[in-house]
Amino acid sequence: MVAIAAPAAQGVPLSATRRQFLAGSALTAAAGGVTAALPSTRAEGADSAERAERGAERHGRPPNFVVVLADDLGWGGPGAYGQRLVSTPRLDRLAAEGLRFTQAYSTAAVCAPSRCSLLTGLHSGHAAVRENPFNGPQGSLGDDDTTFAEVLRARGYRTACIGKWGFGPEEAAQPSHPNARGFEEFFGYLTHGHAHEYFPTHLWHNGERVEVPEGAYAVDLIEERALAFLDTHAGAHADAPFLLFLAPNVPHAPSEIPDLGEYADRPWSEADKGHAAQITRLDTLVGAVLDRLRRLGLDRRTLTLVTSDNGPHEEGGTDPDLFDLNGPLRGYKRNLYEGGVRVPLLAWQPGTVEAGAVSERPTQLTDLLPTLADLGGAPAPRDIDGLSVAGLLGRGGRPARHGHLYWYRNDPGSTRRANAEDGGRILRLGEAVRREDWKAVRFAPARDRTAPDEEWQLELYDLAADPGETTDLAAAHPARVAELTALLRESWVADYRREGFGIRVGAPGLALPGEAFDVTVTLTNATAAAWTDARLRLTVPEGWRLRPLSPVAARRLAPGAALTAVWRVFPGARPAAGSWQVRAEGAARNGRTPVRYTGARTVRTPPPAPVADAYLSDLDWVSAANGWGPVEIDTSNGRKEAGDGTPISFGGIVHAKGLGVHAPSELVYYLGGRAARLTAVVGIDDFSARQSPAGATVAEVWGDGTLRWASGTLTAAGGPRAVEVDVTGVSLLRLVVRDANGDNSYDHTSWAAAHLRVAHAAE
Ligand SMILES: [Ca+2]
Ligand SMILES: [Ca+2]
Ligand SMILES: [Ca+2]
Repeated sequence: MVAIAAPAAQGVPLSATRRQFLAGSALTAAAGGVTAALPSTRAEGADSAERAERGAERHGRPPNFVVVLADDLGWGGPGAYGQRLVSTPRLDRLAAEGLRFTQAYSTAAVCAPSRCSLLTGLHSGHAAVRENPFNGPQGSLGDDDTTFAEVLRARGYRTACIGKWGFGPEEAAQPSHPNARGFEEFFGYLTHGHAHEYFPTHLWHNGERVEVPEGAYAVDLIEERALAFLDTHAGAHADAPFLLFLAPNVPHAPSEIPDLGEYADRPWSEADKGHAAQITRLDTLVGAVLDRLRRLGLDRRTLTLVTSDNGPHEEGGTDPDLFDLNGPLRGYKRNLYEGGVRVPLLAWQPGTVEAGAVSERPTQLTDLLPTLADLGGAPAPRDIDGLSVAGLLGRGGRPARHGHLYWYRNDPGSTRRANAEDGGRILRLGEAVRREDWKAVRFAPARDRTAPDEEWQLELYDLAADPGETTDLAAAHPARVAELTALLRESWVADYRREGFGIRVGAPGLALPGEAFDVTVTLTNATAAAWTDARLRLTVPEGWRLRPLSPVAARRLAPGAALTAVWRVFPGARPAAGSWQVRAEGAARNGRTPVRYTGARTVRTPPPAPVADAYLSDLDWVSAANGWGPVEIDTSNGRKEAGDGTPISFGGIVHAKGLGVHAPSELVYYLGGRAARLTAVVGIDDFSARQSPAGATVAEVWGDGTLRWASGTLTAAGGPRAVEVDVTGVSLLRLVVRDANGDNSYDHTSWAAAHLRVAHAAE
């Protein structure tokens, strides 16, 4: 019995290349979200538990939540924040009937880091995603990134994310997919880049790529799905509280919208008319949600929050100053001045949130997770940066104030106005901190955060007297500068280690026929009260067997303690090729209250091993990861579609059955011990050499974790190498190509005529 490690762990290093890398090998395991039925409480959360119980008495259950996250809506966007030219009647009424925050902040001045912080409650010096993608892989969330959806599912909430998720890779069944991060229902864009398409050819519904009818406007589809989710709570799921995280991509660039509406005849550029119409479309979307909540009788039981991920943009030819989209604040999207990060935040729940209220509390959107947890009576992770503001939302009590707020910026994008505000420093790494009314903004000498403090340019502003950040007071307040510099230094932690929370499932990404593997499940008591009768359970696909290797129960789990159990799993001699879920459940008693968390991992089983001599290009691979784009297969004699590098020609000699890859790459095949010999020709082909003679790579053949053959440096001038490798007994064959000269720009490399001889005697 052998525990199988995913070969990808030893695979090629991922690096940014011209096209998006396939974001990790397909062998990478996926994890399911955390779910559970009932709440537990922590000592510091006792108030919230009491409040939740009082709320439960009043409403019969915890409140529902609708969180609307606009994309690039500046502080001055809504009429309620001073907007004069763009109509936002529904947002304005929301403000009049609810609570308007005047000093709410995103944690970053661009999309991806802002959204990661919003979901996880960690500021941009602690969060997993701190930058927008420069051009390669998208930022990704992992199993340690507990989102507010995972937190609420522990309380029995039904959860949906509809709209822009904004994290890659664009694949189902992986830890960065919303379904794996606590959202039971997902519809919309997975990746950051895809969300820039208002008329997409496809969107995602959970793990499925769905085609979009030609000409359909994504915001309309997003609205339709959001309303349909609400409808289920008047019907089939009327008893369960819900969370709807609604993240439309308006009013992000480009200024595309099917109907310019009331702005069609304004004397503005087409881009500005479209941008204004997008802001109003956001408003009508919010209006449609509120109307539906009312019609379903859910409005008084639902807390609705509306905010934005960063300040106003000037992209696609729009002029944010025409509309004064930053209001009296300095800067735009990408700036760490207030205009880049101070955003609208409205809260509405008739009968609970005070109508017409205004809060000046500096409130970073990291506060969302603990606030929802508090109101929902669900335990929250202790190692987050946010603080609950439930006290401002009709539940009584004054919320704690932040000691300081922190922002980080390292972004590939530059726009004219934002760069001018930054004094030409928009592409430098920047940071900001606010403590009380003092705010420091500083710029590193380049993109290097490790530069000594004295090499940074730091500005100091008094936001109470100077909210527009016009007067730099740094020279006059050296002690304040020193204090804030120390806060900047300590706020950014390169490798922020998380405490355990809920359940974690560890399993290999691949299960081989007839070979056992181990699954590790950990249940962590992240509350401040001891748990009793903790129990773990693992469920495997039908026909698979399992055996615990360690105790699966504990009489008592102290606060912070964890119960870890290991199972040995047997997938059977001939499981069908595909993706399978192993599911774990952890249950315990928190006082008299039962708690339950669930989690899952996806384990893949490979395609069948070859039974006769074959070319690799005629076999299905276990996984194919390529630094350039899709792995190209020569079909000059084969059955698959051709790529642009075929047929494979080395020095004018043409080889059929080629596989064109771009370093770094890894192709994995399941041989099941049946093959005896691999032969191939590998090198920089003539097609690639014509593009540039600069390609230089190394090719390797691995069998079950052992290097069997390496090419030495391959260049076009040096010609290809003949491969002849004994693969007797090998279960997993990996073909790897690495960069050899610190430059992978022209590293297109081809495996040609890759042929396996099968050892019939081994059958
Ligand atoms: Ca944005
Ligand atoms: Ca302004
Ligand atoms: Ca190279």
